Amino acid sequence: MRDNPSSLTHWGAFTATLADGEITAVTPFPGDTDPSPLLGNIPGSLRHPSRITGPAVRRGWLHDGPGPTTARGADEFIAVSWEELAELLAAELRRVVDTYGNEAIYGGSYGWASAGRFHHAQSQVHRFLKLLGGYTFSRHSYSLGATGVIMPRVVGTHDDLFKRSTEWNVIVEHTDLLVCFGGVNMKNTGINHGGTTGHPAREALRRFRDKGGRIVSISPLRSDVDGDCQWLPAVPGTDVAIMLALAYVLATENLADRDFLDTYCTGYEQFERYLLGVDDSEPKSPQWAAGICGVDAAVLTELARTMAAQRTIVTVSWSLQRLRHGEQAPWMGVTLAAMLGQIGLPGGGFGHGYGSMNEPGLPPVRVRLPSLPQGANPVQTFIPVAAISDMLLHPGETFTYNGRTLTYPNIKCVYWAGGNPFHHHQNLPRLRRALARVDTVVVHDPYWTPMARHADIVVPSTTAFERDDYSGSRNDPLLVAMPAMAPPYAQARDDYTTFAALAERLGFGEQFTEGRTAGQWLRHMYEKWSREVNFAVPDFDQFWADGLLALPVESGLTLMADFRADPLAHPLATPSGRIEIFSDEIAGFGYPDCAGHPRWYDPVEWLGGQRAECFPLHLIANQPATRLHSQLDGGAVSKNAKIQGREPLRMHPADAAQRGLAGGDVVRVFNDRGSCLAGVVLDEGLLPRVVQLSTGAWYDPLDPSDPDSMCVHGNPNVLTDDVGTSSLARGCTGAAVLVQVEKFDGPLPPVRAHRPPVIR
Ligand SMILES: Nc1nc2c(c(=O)[nH]1)N[C@H]1C(S)=C(S)[C@@H](COP(=O)(O)OP(=O)(O)OC[C@H]3O[C@@H](n4cnc5c(=O)[nH]c(N)nc54)[C@H](O)[C@@H]3O)O[C@H]1N2
Ligand SMILES: Nc1nc2c(c(=O)[nH]1)N[C@H]1C(S)=C(S)[C@@H](COP(=O)(O)OP(=O)(O)OC[C@H]3O[C@@H](n4cnc5c(=O)[nH]c(N)nc54)[C@H](O)[C@@H]3O)O[C@H]1N2
Ligand SMILES: [Mo]
Repeated sequence: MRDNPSSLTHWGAFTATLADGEITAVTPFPGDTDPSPLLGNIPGSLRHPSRITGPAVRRGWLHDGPGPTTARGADEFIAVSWEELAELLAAELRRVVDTYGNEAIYGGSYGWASAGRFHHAQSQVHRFLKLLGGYTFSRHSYSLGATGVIMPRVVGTHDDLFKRSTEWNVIVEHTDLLVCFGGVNMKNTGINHGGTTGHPAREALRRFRDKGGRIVSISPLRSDVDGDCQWLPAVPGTDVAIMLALAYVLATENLADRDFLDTYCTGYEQFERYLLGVDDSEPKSPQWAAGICGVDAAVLTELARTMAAQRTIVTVSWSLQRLRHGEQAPWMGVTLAAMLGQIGLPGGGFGHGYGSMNEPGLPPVRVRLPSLPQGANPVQTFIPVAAISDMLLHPGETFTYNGRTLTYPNIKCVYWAGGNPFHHHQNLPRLRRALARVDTVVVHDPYWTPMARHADIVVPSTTAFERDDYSGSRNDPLLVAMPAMAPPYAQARDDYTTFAALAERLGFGEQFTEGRTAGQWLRHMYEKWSREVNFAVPDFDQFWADGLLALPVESGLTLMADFRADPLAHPLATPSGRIEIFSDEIAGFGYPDCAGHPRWYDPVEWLGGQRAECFPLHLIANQPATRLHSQLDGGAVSKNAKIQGREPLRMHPADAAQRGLAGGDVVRVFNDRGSCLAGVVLDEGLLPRVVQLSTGAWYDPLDPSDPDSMCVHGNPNVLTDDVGTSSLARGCTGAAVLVQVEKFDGPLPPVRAHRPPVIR
């Protein structure tokens, strides 16, 4: 182990100082000009009291055997040896496979886990379950559930919208106007899946403004843009109405680029009938939109004219598709950009996710990264990832997805490694009831997360800092060595070691390990990769000694520039080869909640509807500024932001005054699905009637035996609706929810989420 080892996380590279097996301080990577504050959660994380010290089995499961139970989350655990754990777990997997078939194992196992190309938990669990004979899997992500289905149908890809997005440098050079639906929030650009060694977004925006560039931010939160911008505080959930109004001005004032629409798009005519209200007698005019979104019609009209007169990028943040009808915002965003006719021109067109992740705006790496071979899954059954509770509660029932009718399998075993459904899923009371229906829940995690507490079999994993690995991501120029900093804590083991032992017992040890130790796999993956790539790569020992390897990148990209230059030579991968403003296929599905062209649907969870009469505040449940999801929620940066130990709820002073609340008060946030406590922070930079409570506080029910119990810590997913974006994608709808807020007067219950459960 090195003295001052360096490593990589999803939020940045750093060098650590260690004492007694614990990280005591971190120094950001010197090349990173805007390091993420999240690095401050790392010190103290190796020996945090919430670490899982050894294998454990839920008492009821150990005594009564597998089966449905409401005790999950409330029961005690019994410490077992690794031998016992492996024997119990292997026998249970064998039982489920022999009795019900491999389809009865849900191995969707969604989640971000840690950076690292080999020890990546998803890659390990999926490889293991494939060799076991397969598992029911999940498609897409909580990040981009709607985009992942709609955008391939509209522009032939979803990945390239981020990976091959218009580079920041091109924006600085060529763009006049950034019209940002959902802002460009710098807190989110801290993150990149797999790791990131630089954070250029803030500096790029500074240079953009210095050159005279302007930002219009359509968002309920002023803080979604750092610094100067025109802020249009629109009623949340109404972005599609605003985009339609802008499109209406372009169409009716002869500002739409008809040549572009004719040459590069299909179906504009059908869309325009809707836009102008030919069939429904409702023109989608600025006056119409103003009544929905609360932004003045004249302001919208003026904005549309400016957009047409200048080099403009329309950006849509990912949050806008994490809502009911979430397919519409990215589809309508592209349609609006198409009408401006600047798609594929430097500094014009469309962007999806600037300010959602570090990746958009960064040049892509020209080579794939080293990876663990995955093999095929013999089981074909899958669900859209956010349908987990639906699946567990409705086995055998059919559902629609992307033009198909599929059937929910009958799951007996849920296997999780590297994710936290009690962070990511909506309507946690419903999730608890869903998890109660299966025979066995297995969780691998370094920490006693709420998901681990709801498991029957708990497998302690190492953290990324306790094993050798390397990592990188497709829009970061460095492959970074991640040498172990400390030995595994207590009895924790690498997921690879656990799976190798299980595979051995189950008779496919050799296939799983291919006879390699973890160290040999690292070398093997690297060497195989270095033979496949077309640039000079040092040998593994040299890379390991250097700690870093520069990868070739493709600079100066403009999204869809090839298509723009020659649409016949570079057609999009859509049925028409063009941008599908109207999709015959989607229209053919006949879905009531996703038509053949983008359109406005009245939301349910919004301030303009009936539900707001009972729950009059629109809660934005966005990504936390103080951590990545639920990871290291017990770290210093995360904890320092809490109020009396609760997650902060930002609120406009007027809304607080109406309820007799002051900054620092603890409040109960509730609706008809659930409730949680939170600590009030007053903030004038919110549209009144909007409140904001980030995700990520570990779920902490006052009465763990009651699925409807209040979360005393502030997890907004006790409130969110688990409905899915539409019949097309069934993406996650966690971005926002209607609530009411009242002062919490009772004795303040302790937050116990970061303490381990009772283990005998
Ligand atoms: N209401 C609402 N809900 C949301 C969202 C929202 O905006 N609003 N956002 C959604 C989005 S975009 C996402 S991506 C999801 C994120 O949801 P998740 O990805 O599930 O959240 P994380 O907290 O990152 O969970 C990762 C887990 O992996 C564990 N881990 C780390 N390293 C290892 C390892 O080596 N081995 C193992 N076995 N485990 C490891 C961590 O301790 C942690 O418990 O949340 C979604 N949920
Ligand atoms: N610090 C930090 N950064 C992260 C993450 C994290 O956990 N922590 N998670 C990462 C992940 S996995 C993902 S997928 C991305 C997600 O990226 P996003 O989905 O873009 O992130 P959010 O923070 O949920 O939302 C961005 C902003 O959208 C605005 N917004 C919400 N609803 C509406 C609306 O109806 N209309 C408009 N116009 N604006 C609205 C909110 O004000 C919010 O601050 O973030 C990544 N970045
Ligand atoms: Mo995400």
